[in-house]
Amino acid sequence: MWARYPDGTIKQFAGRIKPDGTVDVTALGDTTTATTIATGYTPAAYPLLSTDGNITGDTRPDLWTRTSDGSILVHPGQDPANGGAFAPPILLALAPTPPASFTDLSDGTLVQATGAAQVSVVQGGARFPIPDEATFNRLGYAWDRIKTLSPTTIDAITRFPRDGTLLREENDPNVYLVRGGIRHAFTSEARFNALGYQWTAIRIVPDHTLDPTPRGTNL
Ligand SMILES: [Ca+2]
Repeated sequence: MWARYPDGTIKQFAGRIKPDGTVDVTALGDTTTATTIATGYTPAAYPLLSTDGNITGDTRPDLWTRTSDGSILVHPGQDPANGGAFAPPILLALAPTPPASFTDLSDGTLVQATGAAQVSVVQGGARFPIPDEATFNRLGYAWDRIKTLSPTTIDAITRFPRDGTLLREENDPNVYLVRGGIRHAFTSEARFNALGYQWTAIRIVPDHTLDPTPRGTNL
């Protein structure tokens, strides 16, 4: 059994069997044997926190949470590392925004954490930080497309664009196709056309924001 404490600590109360073979239910209230498996899950950041066991389909149980802004995250269970039994969360769904439209992370969506200056653009489901207002204006982004989300939700948006996304950094002539989580540059315009891709599908992102995505062989 897992329990969340008001300070954000999650403790595990392991089951116990009595000598006669029956379940010792007192183990579920035994704070002397409970172990801390994660910290930082405060009710302020995650008003709702629960588990349905193994959501991700591996061998480990996971958590799911609702953040302060209403987004839904899953926190995959992992071998305890960096002080916790859960890997960084994955955003499952954004908070519904009035009037009751369930928004997704479509290309060109701009996101900003509550109280933060940093705006990021979403392309291929991934988040690319925009370094300054000049870049924002040059790339033709629209201020009225900015969604304000909790820092927890922003952090849970992946930095890795999904497979099949075509991307170019503003001042890099290379066009990349993301495949298997790796970006591959086209060797030429002719090659791009020959492979049947559309120029209108290329998404432009700020310089150096593709750095986290590993670069593979050219196409
Ligand atoms: Ca799992």
